[in-house]
Amino acid sequence: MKTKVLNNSHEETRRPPNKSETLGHCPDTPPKLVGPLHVEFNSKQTLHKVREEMGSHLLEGGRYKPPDCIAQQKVAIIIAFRNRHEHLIHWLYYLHPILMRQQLDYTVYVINQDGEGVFNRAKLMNAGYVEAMKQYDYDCFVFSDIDLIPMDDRNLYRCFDNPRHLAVAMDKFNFHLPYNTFFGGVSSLSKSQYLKINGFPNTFWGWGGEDDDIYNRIIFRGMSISRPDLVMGKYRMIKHKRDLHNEANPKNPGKLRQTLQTMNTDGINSLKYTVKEIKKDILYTFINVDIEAPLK
Ligand code: UDH
Ligand code: MN
Repeated sequence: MKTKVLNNSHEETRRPPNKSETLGHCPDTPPKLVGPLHVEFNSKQTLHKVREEMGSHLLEGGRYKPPDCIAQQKVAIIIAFRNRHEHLIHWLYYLHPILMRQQLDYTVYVINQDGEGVFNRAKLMNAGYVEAMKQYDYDCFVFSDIDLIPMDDRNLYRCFDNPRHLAVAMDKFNFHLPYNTFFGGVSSLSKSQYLKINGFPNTFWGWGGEDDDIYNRIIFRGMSISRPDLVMGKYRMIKHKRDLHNEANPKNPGKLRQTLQTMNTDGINSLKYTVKEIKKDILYTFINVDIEAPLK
């Protein structure tokens, strides 16, 4: 009996230590960031080429973990999507290397609106939150348009003490905020910040207003907006026309006067959708959802 115990403890000391015992936490400032980036959309990329180039660094579903340290945050990147295949290729080509240099434990979720109904960006983001949480214990959510590429890798795709607005200096707004309370394009909320505002509204069909409603929710729950400066917060938007079935909705601006009331009953607590398909590409997880969109 005695010898057996000794043997066991001997084996214990010779067992190669597992990763979590040897890896330290990743530093606050990722060491391999390069700062300003050259971003252009003229080169013809294909999904195939991007897969060849960076697939080997990723796990199925567009998932990454830094190999040499424990990431500070587990981040789900949620993209509302429909019929923007070319933009998706540019986004993956630019963002994966940036996110890897930022040493995030991250997954890219492309939330596709099924069918031809009116588009609903915020509701798709809500569905993305719920689906991501089913897969992994994320502590941070970055919500992004498919056509926005950061021009500086110091703009960290993680969460902060307050909800963060990342796309502060877009080329289409002359590298400035279009207005002080702007919260559109790319933003990040921790799980608790997101739940504190009951998620995003489900009722902003068509283009416009949902980002301002989210801004209102944040302020009404006593939080403020965190932002990078106008140098680190530069973005290029891939030029595009207005999509079909995503016309500016004239009803949306008026709804913003009601946020304080509506935010209690319109959000993650009232979300209804069905998953039609989940496909794991090496570069991203594609989730096709039916969000019960009206046709007009
Ligand atoms: N999106 C899609 N498919 C659509 C509509 C929207 O994927 O059919 C997503 C996509 O992630 C996009 C985001 O929703 O980046 C926001 O939509 P948007 O890019 O159309 O919004 P933006 O404010 O454009 O950039 C508004 C109208 C464009 C007019 C252009 C005139 N020059
Ligand atoms: Mn756009």
